[in-house]
Amino acid sequence: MSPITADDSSISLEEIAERLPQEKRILIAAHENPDGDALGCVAALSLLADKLGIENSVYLPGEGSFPPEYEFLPGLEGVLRGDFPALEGNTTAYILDCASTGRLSKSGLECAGACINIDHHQDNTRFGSHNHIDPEAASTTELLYRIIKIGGLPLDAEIATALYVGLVTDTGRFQYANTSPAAHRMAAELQEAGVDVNAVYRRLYENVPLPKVLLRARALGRLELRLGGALAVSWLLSQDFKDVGADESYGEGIIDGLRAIRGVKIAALIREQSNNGTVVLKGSLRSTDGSVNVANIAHLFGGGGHVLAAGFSADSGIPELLDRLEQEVKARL
Ligand SMILES: [Mn+2]
Repeated sequence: MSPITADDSSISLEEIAERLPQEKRILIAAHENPDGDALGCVAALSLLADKLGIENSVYLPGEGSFPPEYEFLPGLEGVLRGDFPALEGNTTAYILDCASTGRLSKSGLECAGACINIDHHQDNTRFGSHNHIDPEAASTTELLYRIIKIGGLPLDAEIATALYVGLVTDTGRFQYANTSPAAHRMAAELQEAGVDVNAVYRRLYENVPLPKVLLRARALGRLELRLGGALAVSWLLSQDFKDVGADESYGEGIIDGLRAIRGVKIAALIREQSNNGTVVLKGSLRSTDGSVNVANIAHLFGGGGHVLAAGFSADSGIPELLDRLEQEVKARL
């Protein structure tokens, strides 16, 4: 399983496994609006760096709290937010699960030293000085786990748990099409390394704050089926979040309820989010069977993602945005 677009900037997992323990200082970062894989990756690598005696800090773009189901992850104390931090030449940046610099920081990426880009998004722009992109990997934590195995690097229960969170969330609890035999093997090995599978399940899926449930109810209450039921759309306004007492991050995962409806091929959820005081629209797209590649639609709006899951930002009105999405989906059905 090698990267699909190899070039001079390609770096193998073996090379990363050899390089990592020799680092003096690293900055670890992942994409904005982090999901379980992004947070699992940065937590795992930060915990690993601590074990290896590497000075490290974690940066995640944006403001606000992370989705509440991930609060239990260790290694996320003191995460840097806001603009991408200035890096000195002796600091290597490890950018994880991030398809493009646009998902990293508005101010762009300026690394004086090396920038190691490790990801599994098909549409990764290879922005690093060194790139390891493997779309076959179920999660970016799978790539980190392979680095740990190849290098014989330390793996304790905390690191294993962070890696497992990325795997279980990016595979939809081992049920999406990306759930490979390797993903199951990795899960088994992580369980042997100390992951309490049931405890993680309860933390991730049975610990939903009431405001998130109320937010989901609002999204479902506004549900519209378009294109004969092939497209499910809904939206959440800033006011909805205020009314139910939900943080913006509580909008994560709500789209999955739209995708599950019989006959739906594509689900779209639009959320209002504040960005430095101005309201922007965040669009999430899901494809049920991959017959429509939602990453291609997200690209039209300057976003990106996978065949089955993609996202973008927009600044139009919600009705106009939904109509345009409908046209784009219609053209691809
Ligand atoms: Mn991922």
